[in-house]
Amino acid sequence: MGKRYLVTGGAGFIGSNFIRYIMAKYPDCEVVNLDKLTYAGNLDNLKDIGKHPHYRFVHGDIADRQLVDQLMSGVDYLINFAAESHVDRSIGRPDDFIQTDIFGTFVLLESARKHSVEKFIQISTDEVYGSIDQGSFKETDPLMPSSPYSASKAGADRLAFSYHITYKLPVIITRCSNNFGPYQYPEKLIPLFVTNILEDRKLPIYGDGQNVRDWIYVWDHCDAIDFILAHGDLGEVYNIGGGNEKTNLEITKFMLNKLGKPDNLITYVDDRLGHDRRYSLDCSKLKRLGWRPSNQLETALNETIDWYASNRWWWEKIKSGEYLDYYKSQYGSELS
Ligand code: NAD
Ligand code: TDX
Repeated sequence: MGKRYLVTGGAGFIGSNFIRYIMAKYPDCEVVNLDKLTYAGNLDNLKDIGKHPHYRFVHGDIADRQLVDQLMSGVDYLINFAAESHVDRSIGRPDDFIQTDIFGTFVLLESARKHSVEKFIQISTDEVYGSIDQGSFKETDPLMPSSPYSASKAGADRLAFSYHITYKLPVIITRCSNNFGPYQYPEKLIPLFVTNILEDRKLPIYGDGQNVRDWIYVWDHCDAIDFILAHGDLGEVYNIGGGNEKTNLEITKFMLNKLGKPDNLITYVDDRLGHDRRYSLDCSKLKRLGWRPSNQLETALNETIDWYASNRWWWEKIKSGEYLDYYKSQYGSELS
């Protein structure tokens, strides 16, 4: 019998890729996916393994203490991906970010404390450090989050750490840079722009387009989490980066070029409030442990663009707003 995973937020972008990753790598593992199915949760992301005998989907909220307590029993590894994840939404309406990202994480930590969970991985983010003009953040640098999203993630990150120090809960915290790949909700830069380019729609670049992000292919992120589960030390924080720092304009022009569309699709719009200029991670701690990404940015980005181009079934209904009716007809029985 393999390990039993409780994956929260497993119907989202990274969580669904992670479930696919571990189920392919460990055929005898068991996976329970607890997901509230917010606008970002999508059972289409796991269509291929939805009926697998080792996989179970539970529709629910990580802030539901009773449900979480029921599911925690017998769990070896808890991986907490569940979160409100989009910076722009947190600027407009932070409420759900505080509720899910902080309070929801608290409920999971409390429940894990009552059960003998072997490892609790808190998926944090590089955004907790805030912006850096030069150099790169180390795990020991202070947290200076600048959006309600990153502040809520920083709260969860430090709360998880405190449960290790205070209660000896076997917590490990990961802080990853910007992910890209299949099944990313088309509100984030890469899937929004690829799908807009495919539809000949404008590409709204915030500010001057010179903000820098470090990009990592989602499969490498999943691989790093799996590696950290096996080799990471309890109570530690690990930065996970792709080593691919690019301006938003560079990424946009790469996508336009690949799809053979003109630069005049670009339109400069008002900057995001509190927009972090640059993210950069020093990943030497994880490198010393023996992990580094294996996918190259250009190759993985080309494959990702191809995936969106040939999987219109996945994103067209999301963007057109026909998503909810489709969803009820497909998954109604799993939504009770
Ligand atoms: P996502 O928005 O695609 O998915 C989030 C998932 O969580 C959705 O399926 C949603 O339904 C679920 N969810 C939300 N609230 C919930 C609740 N209260 N209870 C149960 N489920 C709930 O996000 P993502 O991009 O896959 O990010 C996953 C995690 O990784 C997040 O914690 C995010 O902060 C972190 N992260 C993301 C990136 C990135 O580039 N996308 C980088 C670093 C860290
Ligand atoms: O329309 C857009 N125009 C634009 O210029 C969008 C959606 C984004 N941008 C810019 C803002 C950022 O500088 O592109 C960059 C990337 O934006 P997002 O895709 O919204 O990602 P970001 O804000 O960097 O945060 C992401 O990485 C860290 C994830 O959304 C977070 O969940 C993760 O923690």
